[in-house]
Amino acid sequence: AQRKPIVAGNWKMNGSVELVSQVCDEVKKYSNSNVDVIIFPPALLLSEVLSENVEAGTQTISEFDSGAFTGEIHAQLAKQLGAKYTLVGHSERRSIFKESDQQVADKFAKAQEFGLIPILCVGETESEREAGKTEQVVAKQIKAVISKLGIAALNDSVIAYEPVWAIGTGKTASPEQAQAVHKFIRDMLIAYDEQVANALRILYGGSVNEKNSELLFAQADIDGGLIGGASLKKDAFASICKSAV
Ligand code: G2H
Repeated sequence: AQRKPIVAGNWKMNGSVELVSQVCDEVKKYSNSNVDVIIFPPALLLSEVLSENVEAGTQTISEFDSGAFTGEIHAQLAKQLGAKYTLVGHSERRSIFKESDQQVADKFAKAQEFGLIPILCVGETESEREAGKTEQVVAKQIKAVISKLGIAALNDSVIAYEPVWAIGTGKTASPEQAQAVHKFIRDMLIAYDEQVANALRILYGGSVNEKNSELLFAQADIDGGLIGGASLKKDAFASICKSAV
C-alpha cells in the first residue's frame, strides 16, 4: 500500500510568533504531493501558522459542544479557523491531565463530528514495556475508539505510536522496535478491515531527530513522524521533512 507520509511538529507549550515565521519559511518548501507537513503549535498560534500557508492543527480539543467549559478548545472553532487536524490522547494529556481512554475516544469522535482529522496518540510507559505489556496497552488505547465509533472511523484519522519512555528523553525506539509495534497495530486492524488498515497512516513519535528520521521512516509500517523538540529547530525540522519525501 502506498501511503503519503506525514511529518508533524508538536510544539507542545513552546514557540512564539517569531518562531512560526522562521520555521514555516523553511518547511513550506517540503509540503508537497509527496509529504504532508503539519504544525501543531500552541492553540494561540494556530492562525499565525495558517497565515503562512502551512497546515496546522490543535494539540488537543474538547470532547464537549460549546458551553460553560472555561479554557477549553472547541473543535468547531478550530475547524472554522482553518485547522485540518487535532492530536488526541498525547501521552502528556493522558498522564498530566489524566485523560482516560474513554475521554480520548470522546475527543476523537468530537474532532470527526466537526470535520477535523484526529491523530490518535498511543504508547506504553517504560514499566509497561518491561512487563511485556506494550501490545496490550496499545491495543486497549486503540480499541477504546473502535468500540465507540466502529472501525470505519479510522478511515479519516491517523495513529501516532509514541512510546512514553522515548518522549523527550533522547532515547528513541530503534527502527526495528518501532516497526514491530507499527506492524502489530496494522495487523490488529487488518483483522477488523483490511482496506482501512492498509490505508491508515501510522506515525512514530519519541525523540525523532534529523539523524534518526530517515531509518525510522524507511520501515514498512512507519508512515512519517510526530516530532517534538526537533520541530522547534528550523533546520532540524526541515531535514526531517526532507527525509520523509
Ligand atoms: C513525543 C514527541 C512529539 P519529542 O511527545 O509528540 O516529542 O520528539 O520531543 O520526544
